Amino acid sequence: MKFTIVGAGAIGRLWGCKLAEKHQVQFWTRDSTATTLSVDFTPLDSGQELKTYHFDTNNTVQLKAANCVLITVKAFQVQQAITDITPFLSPGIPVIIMHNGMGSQQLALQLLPDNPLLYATTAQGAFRADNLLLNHTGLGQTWIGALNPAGTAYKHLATLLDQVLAPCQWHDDINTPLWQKLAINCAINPLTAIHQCRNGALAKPEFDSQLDQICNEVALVMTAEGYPTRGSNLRNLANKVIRATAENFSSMNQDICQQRTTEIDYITGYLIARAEAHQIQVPVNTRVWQQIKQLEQNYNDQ
Ligand code: KPL
Repeated sequence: MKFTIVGAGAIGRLWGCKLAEKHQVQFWTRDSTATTLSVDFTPLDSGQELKTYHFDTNNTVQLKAANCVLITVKAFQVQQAITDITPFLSPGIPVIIMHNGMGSQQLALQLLPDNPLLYATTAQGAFRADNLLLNHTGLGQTWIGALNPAGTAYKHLATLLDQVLAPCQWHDDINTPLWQKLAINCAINPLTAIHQCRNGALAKPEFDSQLDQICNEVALVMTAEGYPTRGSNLRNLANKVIRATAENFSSMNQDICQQRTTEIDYITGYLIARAEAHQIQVPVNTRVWQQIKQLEQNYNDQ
């Protein structure tokens, strides 16, 4: 199959290298003058050797001929990414959108009325050590599911993705795994960014009460949204990820550290917006949202 991957961040590059083993892959990047992209990929299994991949980029002919487009930009870049590719995107071609957080779905549906639309969420870990080097830092579950009726015909894409980077499964209601990942991100990302610590540091008792409260608030909102759960279930999920990714720095930690816009408005911000819609109070999440916004505003002062 011919893939165009929009966005050359860590997760885009990870899927690019994996897909390239069996399929034709090009990247679509923000730098429209770039025509190639090289990635030195270090596999998870330390026994396997580093391999260099070379990709074409921003080739409109390849985009027009793509059988599938995978968008891996951050949530706040989705609108721009779709606008950029739309002139070259053939109608009927499935588009998969994969990012942390929620809240871009409505816009994507409006901007892509003629394409089967799918969303995906992944717990795969990848870290860009520099411009060239990409480390695969952790295996994790990927879920994919349809967002519009046309997307339901593309269940086989879950199998295709599973063949190159397992485990990947289809979900009939993609909002279920999206909410679960949102809960994990609400728990881990802001705290690791505020305290500039690794994910594993959140296992310390000093974070217990705040993590409990964050998860309890998320559970109230999820239940009101039609995804009933308990705070203790979400806390267990978050604990598992804290342990499994103990050595990693969360994406929000890295964004704050490198003074980049974070995904807070699509993680905790989305939770707060849905809480408001249901008239649910989420004071602890609101507090961490404010703290991250403050840290972002401080960028300019330095
Ligand atoms: O998705 C993540 C992120 O860093 O954005 C978690 C699950 C927190 C893993 O680091």
